[in-house]
Amino acid sequence: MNLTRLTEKDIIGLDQELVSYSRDLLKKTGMTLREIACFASGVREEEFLRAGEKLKVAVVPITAGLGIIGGFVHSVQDIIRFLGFETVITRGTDVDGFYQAAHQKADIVFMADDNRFIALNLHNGFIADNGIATGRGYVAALHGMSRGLKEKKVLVLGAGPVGRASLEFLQELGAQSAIYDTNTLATVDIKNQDGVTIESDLDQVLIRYPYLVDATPQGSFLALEKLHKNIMVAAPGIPLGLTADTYAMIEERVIHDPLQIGVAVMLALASKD
Ligand code: 2YJ
Repeated sequence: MNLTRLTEKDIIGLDQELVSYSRDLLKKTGMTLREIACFASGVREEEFLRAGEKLKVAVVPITAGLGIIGGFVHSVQDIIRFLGFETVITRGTDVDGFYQAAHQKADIVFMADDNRFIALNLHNGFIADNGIATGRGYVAALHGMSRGLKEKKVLVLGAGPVGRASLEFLQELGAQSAIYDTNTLATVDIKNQDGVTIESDLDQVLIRYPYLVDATPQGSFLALEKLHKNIMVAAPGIPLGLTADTYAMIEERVIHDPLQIGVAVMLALASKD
């Protein structure tokens, strides 16, 4: 698996910046973080607000594998709080932390190791996976930014869990979707899906797509001259695939964050009855 491990640098200051982050998101997409989470998860906003009043969330620090990432659990907690849910970080870590969460009657438990980041609903056993939530959340944001994706041409870069979840949601929304992966074998099983185009020559086709979902772990490979003139980009991948110059020029048409959208959608998915 080619998962990007977040670093302390990616998330530093995230807590203080949530208000401006959210204002920015609203300006770009016409949707708040809560609206994006609800749209991506199929939860009505009133329902989500009500869940926030009654459900308790615990975040468990996980030391397994490469261990704790400075600021990670706090950032997750801040995002969940920002959305109106009571949230604690358990004192214990790993299994001990999970025990404490259950013991303190948490309704939802967030935890991440090097391979997976989940939110588990302790009542119904539902697990919201960060990869799926992130894919759906970024497509929701792109839906807002484009004022609806129906019949729009969207290219997904990367056929990993995030790219696949994006593609699935794009199909649900009636977009004209396509996918590209540097490894042609990664898209073989997608070939027979109705209406999905598999692209193989990125340099050739990039310019034809006004909407991109960059779900690759590859940095700095998308330069402005290769992109559609009205390009809008949802970029869950870390590091950012756009070159720094390109990003500076089209920033108001780019959605990119280290955690917020993914965590918000996980919360909405895990808060369903
Ligand atoms: O609890 C901690 O501080 C750490 N164990 C957090 C680890 C965070 N995990 C990652 O960043 C992994 N790359 C998870 C990938 C899931 C992506 N869908």
